[in-house]
Amino acid sequence: MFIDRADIFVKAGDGGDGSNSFCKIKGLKKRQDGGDGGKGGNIVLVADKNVQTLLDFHFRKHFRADKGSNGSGNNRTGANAVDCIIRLPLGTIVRDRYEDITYCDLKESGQSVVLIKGGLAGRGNSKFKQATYGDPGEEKEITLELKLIADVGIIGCPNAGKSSLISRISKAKSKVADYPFTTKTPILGVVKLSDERSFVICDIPGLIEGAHNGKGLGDDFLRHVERTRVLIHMIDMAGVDGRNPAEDFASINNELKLYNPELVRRPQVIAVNKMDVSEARENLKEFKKHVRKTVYPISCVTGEGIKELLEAVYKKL
Ligand SMILES: Nc1nc2c(ncn2[C@@H]2O[C@H](COP(=O)(O)OP(=O)(O)OP(=O)(O)O)[C@@H](O)[C@H]2O)c(=O)[nH]1
Ligand SMILES: [Mg+2]
Repeated sequence: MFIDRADIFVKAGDGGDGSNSFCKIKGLKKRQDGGDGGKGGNIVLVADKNVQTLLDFHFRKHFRADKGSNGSGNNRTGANAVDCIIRLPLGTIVRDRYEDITYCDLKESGQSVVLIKGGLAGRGNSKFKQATYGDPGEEKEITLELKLIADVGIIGCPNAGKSSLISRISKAKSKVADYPFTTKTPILGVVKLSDERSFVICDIPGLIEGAHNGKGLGDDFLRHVERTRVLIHMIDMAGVDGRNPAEDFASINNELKLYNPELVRRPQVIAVNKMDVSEARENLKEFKKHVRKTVYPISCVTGEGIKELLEAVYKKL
C-alpha cells in the first residue's frame, strides 16, 4: 500500500520548573537560591531526501519533545530539552487536522521548520519570592500529506500503456499487464535525453470517469497530478475493449477539470499509443476529426515515435 497521508499528534516539551530552594549556612541569614528551569524541546520538522514515504507515520503517531530539566538549589539552571525532530519526505504538506491551516510545505532537502515551541522555563526563587512552574508545551494534531514532485506526469485511462512507457524510457519498474488498474501507486523514473537534459517522470495510476469523486482508484492520485509541470496524456489508439479514444480523452480532461480547474490548463503532450496495432491508423484518423491538436503517435512495443514524444515534452518543460 502506498501511504501518502497520515494524521499524527505532536506535543512540544513542557518548560522545566523553577526551584524553591533555601540556602542554610550556619550563622548566616537564610537565602533563596533556587535556579530557573530549562526550556522544553521544540517540535521540528525536517525535509529529508532519504525518507521516501509516510509509511512510518502509519505505525507511530505520537511525538513528544522532552520536558526541560527543573532548576535546583545553588542557583543551578535546569538544562534545556533537546528538540524532537521529525523527518519527512520532500513534498510533504503539513496541515492542521481540523482547521483549514497549512503550516508548511517541505520542498527543499534540509528545509526545517519549528512547528511548535517548547514551553518556557519556570523561574527559581532566587529571583522571585516563590518559584514558578514551567509553561506546558503546546500540542497539535496535524495531517501530513505527501504529493510526489515530478516534472512530468503520465495520465490516461487504465490499460493505455502508461507503465509500458515509463518502463521503456526510464529505469523505473512499473508492472505492465493487460488488465485495468495494474498500477496502484505512482511510480517515479528519471528520463535522460542526453548528459545535461533529463527530467523526472511519474506513472500515475489509471483514471476513470468519476475519479474526482473517488471512483476507481479515486482522486488520491489526482493530487499527484497537481505536482507535475507537464502532462503526457496517453491514449490507447487501438481501442482495446471497445474504447473510444476521443471519448477517453475528453473524459480524462473532464476529471482533471472537476478536480481542479487549474489542472486542465497544465501543458499536455498527447501521446497516442499502440500504433503497431492495425486498427490504430484508422482510429487515429477519426480521433483527429474530434481533437484538433498536435498528437504524437507512438508504440511502446516497437519504440516508434517515442524519441519525438520525449523531445516535445522536454520543449514544454
Ligand atoms: N500492441 C501494443 N500493446 C501495448 C502497447 N503499450 C502497452 N501495451 C499493452 O497494453 C496493456 C496495458 O499496458 P500497461 O502499460 O500496463 O498500461 P497502463 O496504462 O499502465 O495500465 P494501468 O496501470 O492498468 O492503468 C499491456 O498488455 C501492454 O502490453 C503498445 O504500444 N502496443
Ligand atoms: Mg500501469
